[in-house]
Amino acid sequence: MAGNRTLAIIKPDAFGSSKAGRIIAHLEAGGFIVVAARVLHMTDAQAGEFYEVHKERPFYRSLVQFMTSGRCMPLVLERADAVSGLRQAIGATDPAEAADGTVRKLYAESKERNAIHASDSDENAERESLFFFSEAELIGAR
Ligand code: FUP
Repeated sequence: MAGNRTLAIIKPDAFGSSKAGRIIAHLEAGGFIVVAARVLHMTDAQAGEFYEVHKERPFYRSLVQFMTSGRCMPLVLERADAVSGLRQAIGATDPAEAADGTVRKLYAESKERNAIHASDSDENAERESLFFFSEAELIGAR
């Protein structure tokens, strides 16, 4: 059965231009509940580790640089079919290809500065949630 939690990050482009409130409202209107949230300015080591799966990709250094360029906002979100539901709500990686009404279509600047991250599997949702939040914060939110 698909899990009911996923991890989102409102990225520095969107957080830094005061779009976090609108993005959270959009997700809440789509049925998501925020069960954990924080604001942080990631270090190079943190962003490098978070995106380790992309280490060999040509955009890795630039992505890490962007993700450390300002504050971001990790969120644990709850809803039925959370992972696929959030992927659908945020839209394609490149906002030019994202469907109308998706977060990236509405708020992203470019394929790299694309406003929001969302976990792509239940396994990654758990790993990424524990990257930013303690077990106690996540258990306490249930
Ligand atoms: P997504 O799952 O839609 O966030 O996209 P990916 O996991 O493929 O990529 C992770 C992040 O790397 C994207 F959000 C933005 C960045 N990226 C680029 O900067 N250039 C690319 O060609 C692909 C991804």
